[in-house]
Amino acid sequence: DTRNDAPDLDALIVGAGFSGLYMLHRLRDTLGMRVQAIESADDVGGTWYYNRYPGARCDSESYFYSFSDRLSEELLQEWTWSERFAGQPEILSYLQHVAQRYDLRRDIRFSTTVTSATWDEDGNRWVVETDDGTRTSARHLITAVGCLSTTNLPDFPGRDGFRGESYHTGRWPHEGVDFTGKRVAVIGTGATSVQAVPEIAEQAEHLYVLQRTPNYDISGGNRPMTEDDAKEIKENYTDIWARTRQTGFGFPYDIADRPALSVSEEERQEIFEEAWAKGGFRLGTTFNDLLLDGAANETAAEFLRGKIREKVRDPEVAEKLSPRNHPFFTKRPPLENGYYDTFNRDNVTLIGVAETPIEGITENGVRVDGTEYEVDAIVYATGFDAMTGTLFRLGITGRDGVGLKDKWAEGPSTYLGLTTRGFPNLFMLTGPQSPSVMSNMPVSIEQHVDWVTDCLRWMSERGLDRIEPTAEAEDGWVSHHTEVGNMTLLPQAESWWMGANIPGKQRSVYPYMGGVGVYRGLCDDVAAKGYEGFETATTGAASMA
Ligand code: NA7
Repeated sequence: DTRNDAPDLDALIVGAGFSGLYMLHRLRDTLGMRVQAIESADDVGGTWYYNRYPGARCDSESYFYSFSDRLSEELLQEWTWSERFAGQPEILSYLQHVAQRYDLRRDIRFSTTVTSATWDEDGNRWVVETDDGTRTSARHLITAVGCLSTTNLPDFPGRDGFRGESYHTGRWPHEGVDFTGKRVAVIGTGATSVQAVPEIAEQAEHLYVLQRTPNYDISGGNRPMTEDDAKEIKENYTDIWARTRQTGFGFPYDIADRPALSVSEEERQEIFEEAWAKGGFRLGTTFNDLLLDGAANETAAEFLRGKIREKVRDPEVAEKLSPRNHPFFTKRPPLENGYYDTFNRDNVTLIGVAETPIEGITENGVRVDGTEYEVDAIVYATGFDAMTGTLFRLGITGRDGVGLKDKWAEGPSTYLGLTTRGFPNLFMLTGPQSPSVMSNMPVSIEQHVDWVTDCLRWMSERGLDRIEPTAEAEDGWVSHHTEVGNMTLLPQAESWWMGANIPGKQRSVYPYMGGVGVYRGLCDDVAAKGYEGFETATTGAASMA
């Protein structure tokens, strides 16, 4: 019986991607806590460790998809990104560099997976079991598991009987895959597929792209970072970061303060064209009502359909690629760098699988609408069980033996997207009902990590060792979150933002839609009011020496 023994650690972090690395650094090096991270991969990187498919690239611009001056001004000056939008290898080496620079690896247990995490009420601590048979206890448990880390592999009949090669983009082999001379099927047309398809098409003998829902792909606008670019960015970093913290999406540019229909048709087209030429998510920030008003949204949607018609030579294929059934940005728009042009190639075929769903996988290929498409390889670009998938797999059981999955059977219920009642001393970085996936992730990650760090410092200064949100505070957050989410057009699409991509998953708006700047203000306000909405206590359970 280990009750009343001091916990092994002050805090245990699950994950060693962007959020886990920064959390580890803060708790260990700023607060001087005894802390460890557990990571199932054999190195740091999280999503950038696993997503090594051809063309994998960040859709936020590299110069603000990184740690800010909160971590280190020197690192910002030292590190130069080679492209406007960094590729996966460069982001992974950046995170490896951070791990090295702050000597983080020595406190990370790699190749280790959490199998359960159970709240021990008497000991006032978490007891965490891992697949290496180890049991570790910690005062605080912090999940840094990312939002898109549990892959979704649809259960197509016959899937496992396929004789060729199968890959999921989110678990790509480290040695890479050579598709030269092969017939390939890519299933899915989300952001991942849109990056991978142009590269696979270059190699494959023939490529079939299986599309259930066409997307509004925005121009990627990637290009090398010039010396002048880098100089200007580095001179302006203080201002850039200040802006990312206040804007709606955590970008240094904000949503223009004008409705789409307040300008003439001609002016609107100019504004869209200008945003398109610059590339990236800027197009979503051209007007302030694109996500709120159907008619406003349709102007952007039709602009993007026009781009498809310009790029794709065969009008029938262009129409097939054009979304008609959901508004723009109600599914995460992919960034395209040559995706649409790919459909002008002779070795690429688009196959619609909406009206005629994939019937199954055969030994030799994919069967759709009575036709068997014979292929040598199948690439599943079918996405993730987003936001809650990985949290549930941790096997978290809180107070009174209630599992997180059971508590959230009707959908996530959190206070600030960070904590949930019944689970004392548990913090979920970038959890559901926080802005996370609706924002430039590192900005949201830093805000969460800094908030948790401040909270734990505040507790330790007061000798408090237990914190849990009240039922009223949680109810208040959930109703505010739901109200804001339902003001948007998001519920009009079958997206992973709505939990709609996983059969049986509860349907609601998962990310907080109030904006990064607003959310930061609300979190800061809670802290300033002495962590309003939380119950705290000194339990007297054995504390750290
Ligand atoms: P996404 O965006 O979830 O895309 C998955 C794609 O796979 C999407 O086109 C799906 O169609 C398709 N899909 C999923 N299941 C099926 C079945 N059963 N049959 C046919 N097609 C299917 O995942 P990504 O990896 O591209 O991107 C995830 C995020 O990573 C992205 O948003 C960025 O934030 C980074 P659907 O649209 O559901 O009809």
